[in-house]
Amino acid sequence: MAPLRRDESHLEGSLPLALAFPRTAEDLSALVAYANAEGAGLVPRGAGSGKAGGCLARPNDIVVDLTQWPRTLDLRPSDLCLRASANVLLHEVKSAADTHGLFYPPDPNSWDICGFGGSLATNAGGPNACKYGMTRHWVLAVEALLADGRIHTFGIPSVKANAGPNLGQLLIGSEGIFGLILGATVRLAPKPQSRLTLLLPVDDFHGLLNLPGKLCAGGYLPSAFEFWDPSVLKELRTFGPEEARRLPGQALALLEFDDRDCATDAFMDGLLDLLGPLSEHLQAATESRAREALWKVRRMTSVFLKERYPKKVSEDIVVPRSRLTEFFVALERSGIPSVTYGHLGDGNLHVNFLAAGETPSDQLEAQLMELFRMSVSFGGTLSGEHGIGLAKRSALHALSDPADLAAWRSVKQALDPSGIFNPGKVL
Ligand code: 2HG
Ligand code: ZN
Repeated sequence: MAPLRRDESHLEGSLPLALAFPRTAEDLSALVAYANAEGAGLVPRGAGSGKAGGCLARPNDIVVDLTQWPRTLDLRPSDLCLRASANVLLHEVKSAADTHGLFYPPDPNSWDICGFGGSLATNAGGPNACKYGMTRHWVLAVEALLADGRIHTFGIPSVKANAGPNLGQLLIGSEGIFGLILGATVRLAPKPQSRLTLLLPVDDFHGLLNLPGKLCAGGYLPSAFEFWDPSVLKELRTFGPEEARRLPGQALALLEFDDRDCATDAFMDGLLDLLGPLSEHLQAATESRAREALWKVRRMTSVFLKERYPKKVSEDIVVPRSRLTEFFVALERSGIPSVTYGHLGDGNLHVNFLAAGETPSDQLEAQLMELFRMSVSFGGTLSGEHGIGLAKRSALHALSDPADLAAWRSVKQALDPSGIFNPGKVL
């Protein structure tokens, strides 16, 4: 069970009491009964690719792995939706949709390795959330094990369903603290017919920061707008793989559009007008091979930094698009020792503390809290996509509105009175 002590965060959990592989509804009921009788916690675990310690256990917890649970992946094109069990991989969901000319947008950068269940439990985001929203925006119905030991389905396979409050949505992003997610029905969209990917090197990092707002104001909504600040770019260029060594610019952005006319000259001309001098070193691609080549370095940035700095701490704060310039000025002034890349299009910034392993823990905690406070003070939040788990629990408690905290705790008490579902996380 040793590998269960880690996920993709910087934290290490305890060895759990046991690892369970339920196969039937009766197995799940038995687990709930055992947890209630023995005061054990039930900790869900999928692919273990979470970034906040949400699947790490305490010594008295049982880790619940759904690998042996019946697998479902059921596409319903005429309902424009798909039902899948939590134990399928996200890339299987995405490619099942794709095979039918349909599109399931959520694309956390771990999409080729992460589990569908984990993407639901954490309300995963990713590069295209700036246009398509988070996982929750695509969920119609949720199947979950609740504290009564039974499996319930909340919602129906329709975008229109208004018969009472939506309990399914409460489970999405709850990180397993209200119940164990077993599957979901998600909405699909027609597959975009064209894509335009742009690599945008710039000489002045700050010149990039008002571009997300400017694009929106100009009527352009990119399906991705990623960036690297000068320090991350330097790391990649100096120590990264071959493709990274060739990366141009002082800072860099990667944009993608998937509008129907995005491959036309008229679209590009409008964009070039809007970009003005920023477009000087622009590279553009519409064919999938060339586009993938442009994406390659972005897809491996997190893994590269983690391999180079195994003890680094990576955050996922949010700052409203309109305040990005002000925020970066404040971040630079603060002296917080960090480098940043991520999803500029929706202001979701991966602020990385590369020296975390060598920083005394109280000093690191103080730096992290300062960062979280700054993001909140700019009208943002401390987590945009990775969730709270264990990693940001105390920060969440310190920075949330007490009314929010009280309401979350009341819901927890109502749905899980004995506290068996993923105890010690979030709340
Ligand atoms: C990404 O956008 C992921 O690459 C991981 O959310 C971010 O490791 C990170 O900092
Ligand atoms: Zn991310």
